[in-house]
Amino acid sequence: MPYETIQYSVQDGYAQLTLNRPKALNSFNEQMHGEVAEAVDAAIGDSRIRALLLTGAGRGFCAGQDLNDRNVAPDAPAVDLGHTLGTLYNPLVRKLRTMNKPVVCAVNGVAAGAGANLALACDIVMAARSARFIQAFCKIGLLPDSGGTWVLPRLVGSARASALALLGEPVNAEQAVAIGMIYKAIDDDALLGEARKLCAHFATQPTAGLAAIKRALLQSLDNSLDAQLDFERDTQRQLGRSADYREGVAAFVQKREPKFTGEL
Ligand code: T3D
Repeated sequence: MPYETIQYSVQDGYAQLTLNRPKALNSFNEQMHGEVAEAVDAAIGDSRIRALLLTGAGRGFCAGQDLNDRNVAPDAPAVDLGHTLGTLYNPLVRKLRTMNKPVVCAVNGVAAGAGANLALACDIVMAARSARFIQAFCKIGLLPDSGGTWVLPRLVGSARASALALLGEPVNAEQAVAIGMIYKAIDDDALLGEARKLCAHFATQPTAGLAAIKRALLQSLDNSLDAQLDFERDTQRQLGRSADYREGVAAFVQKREPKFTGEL
């Protein structure tokens, strides 16, 4: 069945997933959660796909949870937000962080609430100069979720993380680069082209090596130096047995372009 809340396409060795509820700034309802999860699983499971591009349709990237789905009438029973995080948002964040292919996020406009932290769960975050990142949770009595309280202090330091989370003020793309929150700010009309170029590049690279880099960087956030050195040793041993490593070295020595299989 075709998707209704996202667009999903595969080209040049990568998949593009576009959040597509522009009238609600691509905020998440349950249907979109289901479709995003299915598309991400498809990208993970297809060996011809070697990178994932995540972006949004219209003027926003994603405004987090669709608040119209939260009945706040005084006599209505409270929605169990722990359940929605546990079953919908958290599995998505885990998938993006741990999938064995690079994930590029092209933040085309405002990224608020879980939308901001979903972007920050991606490996390379590029944003249009007009984009804004807003930890909007504090304005509705919630805490940053979808990994926000974990990733923010690690990216921008605890002083800035506290201010961003407690004030919920917008951070524009250039400020986000300056404080180390994202990789690059790009002119609005060039954003998608740059992101696609990057994904097409990743699709020609040694995918197992890139996956190992993702794993190592993630583990480093909790590991001691000793544990990390052991991890590097063990992982490098495996990578050193791969066809793509042989090809990379052979191409270097023979002064030609490598042809990586991307085998995982
Ligand atoms: O609930 C759970 O399961 C727990 C998980 C929670 C995760 C979360 O993400 S909680 C945080 C939810 N998100 C927000 O609090 C952000 C709410 N939105 C805003 O603060 C602003 O819309 C923005 C700062 C993102 C953008 O502002 P602006 O002025 O550029 O646009 P706007 O006019 O406010 O919004 C445009 C339209 O999008 C508007 O609809 P309309 O009036 O044109 O029909 C607005 O209602 C709609 N929209 C924006 N955000 C949401 C939304 N509709 C539903 N849910 C939204 N989150």
